[in-house]
Amino acid sequence: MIERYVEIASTYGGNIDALILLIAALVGFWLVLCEVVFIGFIIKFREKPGVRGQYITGEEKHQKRWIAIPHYLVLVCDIVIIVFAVNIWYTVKQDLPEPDVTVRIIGQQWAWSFVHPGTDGLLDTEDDIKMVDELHVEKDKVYHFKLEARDVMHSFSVPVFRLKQDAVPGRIITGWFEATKLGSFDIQCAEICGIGHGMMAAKIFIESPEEHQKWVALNDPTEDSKHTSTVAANNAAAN
Ligand SMILES: [Cu+2]
Repeated sequence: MIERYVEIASTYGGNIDALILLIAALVGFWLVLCEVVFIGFIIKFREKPGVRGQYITGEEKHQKRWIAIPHYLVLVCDIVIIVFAVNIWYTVKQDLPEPDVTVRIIGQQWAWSFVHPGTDGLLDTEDDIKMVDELHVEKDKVYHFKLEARDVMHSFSVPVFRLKQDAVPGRIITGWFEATKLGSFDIQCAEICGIGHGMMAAKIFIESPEEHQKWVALNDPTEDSKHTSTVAANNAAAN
């Protein structure tokens, strides 16, 4: 249902939507019921000529039931929500599957920096590909991200993944996702982080293995230096 408005492009996106709908349905049921009873009573017990208002304390047994029974039913709904929520929280935030790829994400006022592993597939090596406001990932691969903040708190939010994670200065927070749909989608900072917060948007590009390999090859920083050194070597040879 939510998918009609915001696509789902991660493995756990559907779980988050199901949880939101469950909460909306349970809370919505009680909201509608309460309002119907409330408005019904307002009409039924409205001022009538010759009838005096009663002061009802709600202390008698047959009156107390009106509070106690709904109270226990609401508690049951709470427990249902908590069980579902904890399960999904555990999947999304705590039980990280083994990564195929790890990327680094750095938030700062007011841009996102992304460090992708280069051709060697490893992070923190000299062929890392650094991009501003552009994250390139491969579909159907498990990604870990190491999230950092350089100045103030930011929040890494990818609506199509149903993923949101605060970035906290001084901490490196690891999270995960697995993209399930090709295309480019929005990334937005979701934590008010200063005057430029609204401009702190970026794009995620979800690519097929071939597309991604092409992109990696095209942006390989060591290829560039090899290229320049070849040019320099040619120049030196020519002189
Ligand atoms: Cu921000």
